[in-house]
Amino acid sequence: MTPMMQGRGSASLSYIVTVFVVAMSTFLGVSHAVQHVVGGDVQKWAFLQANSPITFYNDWAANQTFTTGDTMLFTYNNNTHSVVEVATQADFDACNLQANISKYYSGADSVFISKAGTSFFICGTPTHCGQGMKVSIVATGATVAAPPSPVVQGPAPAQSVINASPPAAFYSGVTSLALAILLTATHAAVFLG
Ligand SMILES: [Cu+2]
Repeated sequence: MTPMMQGRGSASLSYIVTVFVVAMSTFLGVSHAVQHVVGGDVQKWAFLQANSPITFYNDWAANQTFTTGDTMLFTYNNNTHSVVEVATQADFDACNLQANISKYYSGADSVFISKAGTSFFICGTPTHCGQGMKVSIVATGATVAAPPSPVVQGPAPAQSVINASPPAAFYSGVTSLALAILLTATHAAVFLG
């Protein structure tokens, strides 16, 4: 084997590694979901600090990028606070607790974002929303299925078969990975053959 051929051999190996790494990054990127700690790690979901603007939570949200598949983690003292999701801007503006479409009160609630658009959350304790415990977020992206339920041992119930399809993003990731591998194999054949 001549030195030139050895050079080509190692070039093709690094090419294969590069393409593979890029393909894996693409694949992992597609399925990567962000968990947003509502209010940030310091404030979390609580009364606003004395020096915080009343818009604190929406200011926080404006600095986040919400994509479908992400989750919002509300962490709070559930003796004092809760989380109520309301459907409309009007109910959000009015702090209308009667308009709740979902209520959370565990103190560590993970809210899955499945659809694009605006979602509205307020504290369920009267007067807290008016004191700034309210946040609206805007998510982009394709609708994704809710995360799978906790693993159940034994045969799955028949109904779960209906909901068994992975989200479209998963297929898209698999497709780009498969294409990248095919591309790598083709180029490897050219280099090595
Ligand atoms: Cu509260």
